[in-house]
Amino acid sequence: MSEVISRIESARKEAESALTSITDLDELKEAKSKHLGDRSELSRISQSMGSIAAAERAAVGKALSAARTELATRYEKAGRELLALRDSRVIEEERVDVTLAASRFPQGGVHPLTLLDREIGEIFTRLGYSIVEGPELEAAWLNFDALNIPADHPARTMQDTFFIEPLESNLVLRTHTSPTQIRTMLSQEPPIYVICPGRTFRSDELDATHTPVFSQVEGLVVDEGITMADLKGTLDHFAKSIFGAEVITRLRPSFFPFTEPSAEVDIFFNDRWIEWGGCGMVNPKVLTNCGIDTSRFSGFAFGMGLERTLMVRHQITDIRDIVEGDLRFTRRFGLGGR
Ligand code: FA5
Repeated sequence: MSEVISRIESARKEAESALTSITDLDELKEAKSKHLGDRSELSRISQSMGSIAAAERAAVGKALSAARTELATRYEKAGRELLALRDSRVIEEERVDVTLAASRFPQGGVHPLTLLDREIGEIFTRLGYSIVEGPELEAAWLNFDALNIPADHPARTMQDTFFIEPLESNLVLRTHTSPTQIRTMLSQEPPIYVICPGRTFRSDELDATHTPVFSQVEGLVVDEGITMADLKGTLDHFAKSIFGAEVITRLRPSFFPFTEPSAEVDIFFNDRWIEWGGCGMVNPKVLTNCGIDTSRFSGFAFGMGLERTLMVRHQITDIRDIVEGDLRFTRRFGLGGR
């Protein structure tokens, strides 16, 4: 064998044995450039073909081409295997266990008071009532005068009022939802069947049973032939829907300037009578103030505090738990994340 051919043979063997110790694609690239690249032994031989004796040239050319083809095939195969190996390693290393418990972001929830408000809305819309809302900043005339509470009347001080400066503006933060009754009667002809939910304001100190900002829901019906029996039946249905079918109601005589007769509605719940809200037949003076013909129409109205309703239903002893937005409270209702 000629000297050149044995150089080709040993270059090929070296390139082959280099393959056996290669473990990754980088090493393969390096070995390929060393044994098959421009400055490899095989390239040097092929560059020096001109100086090889003519008789030997064909045999050298053949051996060179055979070595190159064979090595290229082997290196390519090694490349494919190393690539497959790398892919399977990546898949293994980056595997995601979808059965692992995920870390959760706490989910927001709807406040129990809002849920109660919606619940009441559903009870009454099922009875054919509409839901109307009025402004929180209200004309003193609508909050008091139109409801038969004139400026010099002692009833004006029954509700501690936030007056708005300048006082000549005659605006107050509404002390109850009853002005929405007036707005409704001024803008709609009977028959009227509405509830008016909303926030109300009184300059009461925050304590276990009072808050300066609270919520009420007002009910108003004006139609032909409406009597106290309709009021009692409606309150019964309302109470049973909110507190349970076994609950009974009673009306206790009371006074509100805008209803005549007036009553407090109590519920018998958890073995005792609890005051729930105010109610009565709409005072004919109020109907007249709103241009309603009292010889044809009569009506009833009622008003409850939502926080107090929630307190009774869920045995909440401190109203501050409802208004302060502490998650420990809302969690009790299954809300506010963990
Ligand atoms: C009224 O506000 C009348 N407008 C209710 C009414 C409507 C009577 C229609 C007749 C016809 P009263 O002042 O009692 O009534 O308040 C009604 C309810 O609001 C109370 O029963 C109570 O649940 C709630 N409430 C009153 N003040 C507060 C307060 N500071 N904090 C929380 N709830 C309050």
